[in-house]
Amino acid sequence: MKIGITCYPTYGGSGALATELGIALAARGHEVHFITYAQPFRLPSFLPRVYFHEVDVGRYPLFEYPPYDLALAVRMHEVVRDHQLDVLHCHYAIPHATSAWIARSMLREEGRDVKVVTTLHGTDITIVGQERSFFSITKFSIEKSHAVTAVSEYLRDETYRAFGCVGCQVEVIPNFIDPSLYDRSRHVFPIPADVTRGRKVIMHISNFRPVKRVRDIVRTFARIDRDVPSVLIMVGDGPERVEAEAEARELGVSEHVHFLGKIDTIAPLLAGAHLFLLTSDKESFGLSALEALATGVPVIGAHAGGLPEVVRHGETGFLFPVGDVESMAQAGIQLLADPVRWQAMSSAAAADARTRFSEAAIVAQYEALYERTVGTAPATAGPDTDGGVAPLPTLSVPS
Ligand code: GMT
Repeated sequence: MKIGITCYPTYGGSGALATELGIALAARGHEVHFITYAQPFRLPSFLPRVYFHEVDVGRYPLFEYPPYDLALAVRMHEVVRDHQLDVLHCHYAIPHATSAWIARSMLREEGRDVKVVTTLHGTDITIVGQERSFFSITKFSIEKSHAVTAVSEYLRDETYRAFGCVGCQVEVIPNFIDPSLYDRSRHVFPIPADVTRGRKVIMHISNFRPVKRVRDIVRTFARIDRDVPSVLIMVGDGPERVEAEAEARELGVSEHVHFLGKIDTIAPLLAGAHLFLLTSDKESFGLSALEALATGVPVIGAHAGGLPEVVRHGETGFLFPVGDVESMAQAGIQLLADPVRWQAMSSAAAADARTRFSEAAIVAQYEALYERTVGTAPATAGPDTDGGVAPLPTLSVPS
């Protein structure tokens, strides 16, 4: 099959997942075309059957906001036409699914067609999609996709709740990990010993957006550090980084909090961690938490969104109400102070991640979805009578 993939290429779980999916599909013999504004950060420079098509928005003085969604639609149209793609798979609804709908409408004018699959990742539904400026176009773009997936049951249900649903079908296909990559024994921890100085290593990886509550990460760490000497490794960057740095200073723990900035290859870092913290107030899945679990790092975090579908409370980590820093810290202290219990939980985490979220099984679900979607009778080429195609699934606002 020939599959186009569009995602946010520079950072974030949706881009990471989309890229890993493309690489896995190519390894299984499919031809994969990434269509986006930059080379996806987890994509090596060359892989057989993998192509990258850059979207160039150009520049013009009138464009205070260059219309990326239109440039993307034009590039999607060209790539589908020139490479006879079967499927355009959009990761994150806005604006990718909208651009795909425009590209498909252009193709249909020429007597061609392509199927559009949209994977909802989280904030495209829980935050951005519900903003007044984007609600109706998000709903429209979901409705016009031939197939829609969500990365967790929570996100599927939230899509139904927020956007309404009559006879719709949002299929849950969870995120996945490559078990061989997130193997603790394979990596050498790159942080020098004079930084960790025999302390426990606590880690957080994110885009440091307000939704992540990174000050809670620092507070939880500071409380743990009082009882179990530790270092906190903060990976990533974003608007709340300065707040987190200030919190560390205020709590007097700056010396043991290290901000590494954006790092593409996180498996070696995770391989040296004892605990992963994720305290977000919304988290549709928590791919970074899954990557930690797969590496044998127990996760402590907030009982929010889809995270309870990833972390098994008491077995592979601990989840508490959003903001309950004291309980999170106490759970961390007890676990880190008990090497036997930590080892049991670490092994359970690595095993559970492999059992439920292994790449092979999840990629096969996407392949089956593409086959079903491409197998559906193509809509008649030509202009749409209703300004769009008959939607599969159909979502509509309840009256
Ligand atoms: O966390 C973010 O804001 C980034 C966002 C993204 O688009 O990369 O992450 C979302 O998608 C990830 C991959 O499916 C999920 O693991 C994250 O839970 C989800 N983020 C939120 O729901 C906040």
